Amino acid sequence: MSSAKRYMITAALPYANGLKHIGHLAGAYLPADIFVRYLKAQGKDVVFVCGSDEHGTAIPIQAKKEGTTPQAIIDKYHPIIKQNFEDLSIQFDIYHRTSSPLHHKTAQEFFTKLNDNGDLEIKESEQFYDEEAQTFLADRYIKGTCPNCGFDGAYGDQCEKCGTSLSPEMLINPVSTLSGKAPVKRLTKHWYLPLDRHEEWLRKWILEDHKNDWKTNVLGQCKSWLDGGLQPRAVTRDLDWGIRVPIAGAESKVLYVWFDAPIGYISATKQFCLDNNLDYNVLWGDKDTKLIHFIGKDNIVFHCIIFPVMLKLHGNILPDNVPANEFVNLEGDKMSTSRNWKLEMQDYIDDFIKKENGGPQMADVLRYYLTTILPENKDSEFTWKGFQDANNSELVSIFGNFVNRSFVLMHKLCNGKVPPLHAALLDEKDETLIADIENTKIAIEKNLENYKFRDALFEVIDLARKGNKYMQEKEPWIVAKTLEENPQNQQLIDNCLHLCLQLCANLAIFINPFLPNTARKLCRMMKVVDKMLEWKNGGRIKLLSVGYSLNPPELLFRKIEDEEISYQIEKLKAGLVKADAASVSIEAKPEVANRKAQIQFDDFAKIDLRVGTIIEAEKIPKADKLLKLQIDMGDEVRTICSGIAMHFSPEEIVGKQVTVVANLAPRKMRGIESNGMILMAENTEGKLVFVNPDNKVENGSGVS
Ligand code: B3M
Ligand code: ZN
Repeated sequence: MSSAKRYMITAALPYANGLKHIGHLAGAYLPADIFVRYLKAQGKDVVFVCGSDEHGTAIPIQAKKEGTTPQAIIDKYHPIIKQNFEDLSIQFDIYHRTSSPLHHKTAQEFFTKLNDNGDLEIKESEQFYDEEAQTFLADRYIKGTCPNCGFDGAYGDQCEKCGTSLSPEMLINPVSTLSGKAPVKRLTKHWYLPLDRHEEWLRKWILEDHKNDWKTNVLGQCKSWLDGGLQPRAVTRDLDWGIRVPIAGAESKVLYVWFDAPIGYISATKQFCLDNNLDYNVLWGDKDTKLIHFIGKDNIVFHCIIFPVMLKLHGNILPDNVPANEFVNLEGDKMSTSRNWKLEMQDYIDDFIKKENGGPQMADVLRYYLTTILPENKDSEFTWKGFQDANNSELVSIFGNFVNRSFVLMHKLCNGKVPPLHAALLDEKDETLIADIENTKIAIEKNLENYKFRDALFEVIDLARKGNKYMQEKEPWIVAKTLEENPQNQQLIDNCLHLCLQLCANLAIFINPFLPNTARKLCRMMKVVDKMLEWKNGGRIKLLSVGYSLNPPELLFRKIEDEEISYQIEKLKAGLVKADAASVSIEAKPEVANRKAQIQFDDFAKIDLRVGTIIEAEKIPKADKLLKLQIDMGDEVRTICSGIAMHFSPEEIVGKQVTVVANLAPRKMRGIESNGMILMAENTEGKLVFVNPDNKVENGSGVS
């Protein structure tokens, strides 16, 4: 990495539509934070921005799920996500919001400039329109059968079953999720970013200029996009949630979320500069600024192709690198919000940081383990056992143990002061250790500057390992037993502990970008100010002055017990069971006497009960108990699998109103995604009847 005057670092703006999990953390935020802390320790001029992405269909869809407004959704999740990052010591210079007026203005001006310069094209095209809801339909609002795998709940942008990217036109039998009706085609006008005009320079810039410094996973995705031929891409949408298109007559349209979100980096920088009296133009316009985007692999095309075209047209600098990461799996399975198979930042914070035996040190433990498994080149795997091992056998047994032994022995054998170094007595082992400290610094630099965070951290822990080995070989506690006979042997003890303590100081500097809380704790133990952590101080053995008295050791890391791990694994599995409850509660017939534990009103209020009408019912091959139902819920038609086939024939229940648990997490049954469950009552003979209103009500009516 060549040096630059200043750095502009961005981390993908998370959608403020729900809590974020550790896969997000490992994908973008943690590596970005490590990189920024490293640059800052070097005294570099760095601005690190992030914020909530508050537009796009993800927000109104979540609002619908939670029965509230899009504004309420972003106001709920923005502060939680922001706080989660703080609790995990991800330290942005600013965590902004794309709902802010400054961002709206910035994005509109950006659009206007491109439009005025003739850099956009206007095209009319036919798009799906819901006549009943009187609105054009975003891709996510259209459902149908996947042309690839036949799954009948595929969305207009993607089939979540087979993962194929789709467009609404590709769906077989598309229906609007708003009205449940088949949508019609209507003519509408949109603004397009003609990516095809930029193919040539993009190809050269990415595949030639950056062929050696961008990651292969990033280059690979870019190449396949470029080879496939770039098409004009619509940057406006017919939606009512988003940033208004700033053109007379286009008031019903908003900017496409992927047009406005990356501009969020710029408006966040603007706000930061306003707050700190700086010039944002330098950060986004001066060629001596290095712009680096940290993202997950699903965002590559937006940051490597679309946004660079926008930046170039607008007169900004282009990214120097886009070190995208792959995904983190959890305990052998893909992380999934709908299946509840995930570890949210909030969960970790509640269970480990906010607990009595937790605190900020436990943020460092997660940062440590995640860094060792960063999916830098391929998907990786988080396991609770791996987390426990990383803590117990690396942080506790290697790093913490070395620091602790050094301090304890210094207090015992050197009066609690940094002992002198007797240069004439240095032997080969001492010299090797001194060289190891120097070389480790260089190795960390090289790795970090090439975005190899795992390897960089490995160097730090390996240095601590070498420290332990050195101390084991020197055995100052054995030498101490010879002092009565040979008092001059104190000099050997001095040398050993002098070097061990200097190594502790170096470890504080080297671990600081990764585990900032640990580095600060080490500074307190050494009674030095945080300024010692400046990178330039590393690699030398002159950090602690001779005769300086140090504090007693504090425990850096605590052991993580088996029970804590089994609790987490059980919790994970229980979450999955909850998501699966759709069929279980019907198949397991509860006895009248079998009362459940008391719950609070809030628990009950979480359940979204709604009335719907069964409009289709069919048997599922090879599943004796299950019927596949299509239920008209007023604003959508849902597929629900229900274990009632032994009690009803499909024909007799079509047209019946039923009560549906509408916010139950989806669950796959015999390959079919079931979205909710219907309530049934069971008499003492085991006969089932529907629980429904005694008079017909509109589909979608709430039950409370
Ligand atoms: N919000 C997608 C995501 O969270 C999107 C990133 C925007 S970065 C400008 O993965
Ligand atoms: Zn599919």
